[in-house]
Amino acid sequence: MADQIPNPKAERPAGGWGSLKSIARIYGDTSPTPAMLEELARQNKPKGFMCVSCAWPKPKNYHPFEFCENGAKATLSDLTSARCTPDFWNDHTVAELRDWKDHDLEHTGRLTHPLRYDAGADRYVETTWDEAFTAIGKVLKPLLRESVVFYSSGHAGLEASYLYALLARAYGNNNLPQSSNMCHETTSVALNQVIGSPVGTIVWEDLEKADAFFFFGQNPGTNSPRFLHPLQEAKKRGAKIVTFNPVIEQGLVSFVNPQSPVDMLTGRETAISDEYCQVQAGGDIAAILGLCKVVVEADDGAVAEGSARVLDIAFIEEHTTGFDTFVSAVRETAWADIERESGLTEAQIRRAGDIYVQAERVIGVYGMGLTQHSQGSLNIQMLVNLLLLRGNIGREGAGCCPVRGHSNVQGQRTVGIAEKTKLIPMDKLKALFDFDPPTEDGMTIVDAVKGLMAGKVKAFISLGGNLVRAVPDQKEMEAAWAAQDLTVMVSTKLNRSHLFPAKQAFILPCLSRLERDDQETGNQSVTTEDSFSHISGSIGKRPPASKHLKSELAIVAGLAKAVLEPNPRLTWDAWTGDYSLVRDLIERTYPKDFKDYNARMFEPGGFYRGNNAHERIWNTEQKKAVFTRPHRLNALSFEDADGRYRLVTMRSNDQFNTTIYGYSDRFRGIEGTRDIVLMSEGDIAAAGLREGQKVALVSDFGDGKRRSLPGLEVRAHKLPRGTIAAYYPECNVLNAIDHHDALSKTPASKAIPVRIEA
Ligand SMILES: Nc1nc2c(c(=O)[nH]1)N[C@H]1C(S)=C(S)[C@@H](COP(=O)(O)OP(=O)(O)OC[C@H]3O[C@@H](n4cnc5c(=O)[nH]c(N)nc54)[C@H](O)[C@@H]3O)O[C@H]1N2
Ligand SMILES: Nc1nc2c(c(=O)[nH]1)N[C@H]1C(S)=C(S)[C@@H](COP(=O)(O)OP(=O)(O)OC[C@H]3O[C@@H](n4cnc5c(=O)[nH]c(N)nc54)[C@H](O)[C@@H]3O)O[C@H]1N2
Ligand SMILES: [Mo]
Repeated sequence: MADQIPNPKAERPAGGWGSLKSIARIYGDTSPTPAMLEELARQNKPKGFMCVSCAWPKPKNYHPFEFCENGAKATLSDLTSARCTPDFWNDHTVAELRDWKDHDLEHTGRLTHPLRYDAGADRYVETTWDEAFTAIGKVLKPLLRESVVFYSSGHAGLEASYLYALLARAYGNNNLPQSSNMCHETTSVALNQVIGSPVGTIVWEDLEKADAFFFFGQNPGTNSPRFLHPLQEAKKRGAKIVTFNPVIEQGLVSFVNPQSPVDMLTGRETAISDEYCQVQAGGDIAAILGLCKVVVEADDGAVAEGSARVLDIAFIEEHTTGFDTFVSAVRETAWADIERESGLTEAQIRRAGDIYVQAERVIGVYGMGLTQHSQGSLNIQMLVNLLLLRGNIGREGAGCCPVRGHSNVQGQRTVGIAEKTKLIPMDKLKALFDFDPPTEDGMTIVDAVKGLMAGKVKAFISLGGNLVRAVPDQKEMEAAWAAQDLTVMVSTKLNRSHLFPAKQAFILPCLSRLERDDQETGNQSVTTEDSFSHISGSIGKRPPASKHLKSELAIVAGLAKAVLEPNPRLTWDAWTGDYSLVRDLIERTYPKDFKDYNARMFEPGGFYRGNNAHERIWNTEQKKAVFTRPHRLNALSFEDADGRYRLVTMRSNDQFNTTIYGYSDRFRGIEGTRDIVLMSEGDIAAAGLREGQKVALVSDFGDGKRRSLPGLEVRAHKLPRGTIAAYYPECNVLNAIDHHDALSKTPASKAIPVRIEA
């Protein structure tokens, strides 16, 4: 594996002492209190709190410390003793703060008071909750219903999220886009189309039984590090791991378990990937087609020899449709085309394909490397094709595993945060709350951003998140955001979206899930849903960062009371006093998923709300699992051209989305800066550049708009030719809002067409 070490300065393996050092650095950075360490011991355990970082499942049989490096950073960052009080604004105007880095904004600490923007002074000033709610109500009441958007980022628990969706519908629209519109919406749409499930099909026990894992564009070492524990176990029992990723990600190369004293003391590494395929960005459709070719050829061989079939014929006949057309595409596609479009050799694809054929049970894992492309939907459907060939869905130890982002991003969709009306049991809402829910589909993120740019969106409510910084065409977005009548941001920390206040603008500071949430009937717990559709209760114990904070649920209720006409069925005060009443409502709205909700919410590992595809019940139009014939071999919407590169926007292991904890990306050997662009040595030479040189990236989207990001230092990295990489969110000025997945409108952040200007 030595040739897989991309950079001598990069730290290997993943985990290990570097992980502890990295936590310790953030710990020191947050002005720690000893209570923080006690808190880490409660993370992801029954009657503890559920991590505020990613949505990786919480195992039934948890470790003494069931958190990872990044979960610990997220916890410490919420518990920081730094405070961004109203006094902060005595020294800073909003205009001045626009020159600050994301890291420095969030580093001011937890927000402590509700704030109102004072345009005259260009500052936020302290306000009261009552004043804020009343002013917001006054703006929203007369506005056209379709001109208001209710965004959420996947932080808030199921209870607040259910009420937030109810607020939007009672107000009169389905404008409920969510962070997953930039993320796994491709999954919600494309996976649903072919297997009738908008979410992954596996559960924890499947991880323990799989013979092989195929990773496509998901980076567990950085983004879901607790995944490395079951992977390490899997390797120990002889399972194989194959990775498709243009970037060599250390967590997929080798791992030392920081939770194992023996591993730590001996430095014993577990090698992770048996085959690491450096596919070029956007090349997965061809690569997977190649894998399918290996399977079909092996099956032809078996038929000729009269040995056991390689294809799962019984499964294909009983459970699928479209097999023949798909297989004819597999047969017709030449290896030369597959090699050209994937950037891989036939030999390597054959080695990976052999692993697939030899494994009885396979899990296909994927993340943003598949979803964030112009043909992201086809990427996912190709992976499903591969799994279906050998019946690897709906069977023990096998299945499809999209790894979700925010801790409750999947759950928010489950309880009604959705812009698509067909996903919502509107009749139930009508029966429960006695109003006529709006019948028109609402806006996705792309629709909302375009609506903003066209001046059609007048007010934006954000339940968490940093949307201005997270979307494509960020510069235009900043201006459009500020041109609205109203922005309301429910936040824990200061971020760039706050710095483009509308005519009226409010920041409403909320409790973190780690903090005590005292209401009329006592300390409240909340629930979240993980990537494996398990629902777990979470209890906050820490004293709130400020006595002026409200819970997200209380803020939603406060907004609702100020905005909506009175309705005796909408008992916001009672719900705020006792969250179990909201769980009852969720159970009545979704009885199958949430049976005995209040009684089961503290089951170890969470309770399973079930998944039809897991049982081989296919809720597709055809009532079968569907093979998709690919209409193209790459996931791009542009052709290659001289000087045009495919830019991958990447995350470091020192950030959570737009929250930048620090400037250390130790797995990639990048320290002290994020202003870099990674290129292969061949590309650097061919472009006449040299390492260390400063360049600008310029959009090559072809719509005539100038988009550029100057000041990036060229770094050599082991990458496929033509694929370059730089950090998200900094690169968001380069992407175009019209560059998105064809089916789901997920922005295509993983192969942005760019040029390089020296
Ligand atoms: N520490 C930390 N954890 C996080 C987050 C964070 O920012 N920091 N964010 C959270 C969120 S919201 C999400 S959605 C998830 C995201 O987690 P991931 O899904 O892992 O997302 P990324 O890191 O954006 O990209 C994943 C991988 O795709 C690869 N890739 C890029 N283009 C291609 C391609 O064309 N093909 C293939 N096969 N691979 C490609 C990249 O090199 C990268 O390794 O993580 C969550 N967890
Ligand atoms: N180029 C490029 N763009 C991308 C991506 C990419 O890979 N490349 N990834 C996309 C993806 S996958 C996603 S999910 C989006 C992320 O987009 P968002 O979800 O909008 O952004 P976050 O950075 O997660 O939001 C951080 C802010 O949330 C607030 N916050 C934190 N915790 C809480 C809480 O508990 N409650 C509340 N109410 N607020 C809280 C804080 O104020 C913090 O500043 O970005 C997308 N954009
Ligand atoms: Mo995400």
